[in-house]
Amino acid sequence: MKERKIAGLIAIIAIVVVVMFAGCLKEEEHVSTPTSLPPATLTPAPEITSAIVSNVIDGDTVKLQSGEKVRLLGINTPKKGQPYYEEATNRLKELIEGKTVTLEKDAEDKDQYGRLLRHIYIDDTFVNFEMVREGYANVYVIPPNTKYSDEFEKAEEEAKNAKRRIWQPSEEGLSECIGILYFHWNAEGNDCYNLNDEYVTFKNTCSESIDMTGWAVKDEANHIYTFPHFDLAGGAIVTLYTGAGKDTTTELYWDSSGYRCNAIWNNKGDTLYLRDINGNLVISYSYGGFE
Ligand SMILES: [Ca+2]
Ligand SMILES: [Ca+2]
Ligand SMILES: [Ca+2]
Repeated sequence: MKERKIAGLIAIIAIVVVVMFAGCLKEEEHVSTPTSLPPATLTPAPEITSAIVSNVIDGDTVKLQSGEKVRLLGINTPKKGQPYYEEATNRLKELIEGKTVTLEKDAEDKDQYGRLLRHIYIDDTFVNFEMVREGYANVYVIPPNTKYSDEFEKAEEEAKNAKRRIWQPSEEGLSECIGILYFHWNAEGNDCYNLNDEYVTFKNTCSESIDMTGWAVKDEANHIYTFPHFDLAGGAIVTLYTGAGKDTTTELYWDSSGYRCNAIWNNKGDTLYLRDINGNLVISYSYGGFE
């Protein structure tokens, strides 16, 4: 009798531990789950609708005449202060501001900010795709909204090969000198609580020292790290950690802060962009992908 009681107690403890552990493992880098469920009486949003775009907010967000905001799916354009921000905004204005567009829903209706998530078309142009193809946006597909991820990848490949806009390379030589020696995007355990085990190591493979002051590291979203006054000596390496710490000549700390989780490098796939002080691309490195 006593043994059965103990066995039962152990089983309960085991279940509690497993549940707690499962909670810890949950990645929170892409938070899109609504905190409360909509009322059951709501009818699902139709797949295809049309609407008038009253104004363009930036290269990937617009406001409809109805007052609702729309975040274009699958893409990310530079934010204010970043290179090509104005250009991307203006291009989207040129394409759809004041016009009647077709909106297509993917898996999710809205994001956590209440913006509609949509693919936008005008006449025969798939606007999201076109923004990527012309080099104003990078691909930024967040599951489960993956309907056109293959198309977007192809458009990005084309823009990259043609070195359009955000893919404009840095001056001759820099890309050959700076490389990624090691990239540890998946920290041990829950990345949100182990930020300094998320890191990337750059190496200067040339013999000349490179002044990286004001250079920027960015991911597929809008996390940006700007280098402080920093020289990378010829043949030297430097590691950029996501968490906090004291900068040295070989270690730099992003000291990331964000929404719910401060991890930067998504474990299932992300892209690192390294830009020089003029905003030109030195390295872009993609890993992973979506199943
Ligand atoms: Ca990570
Ligand atoms: Ca992990
Ligand atoms: Ca990321």
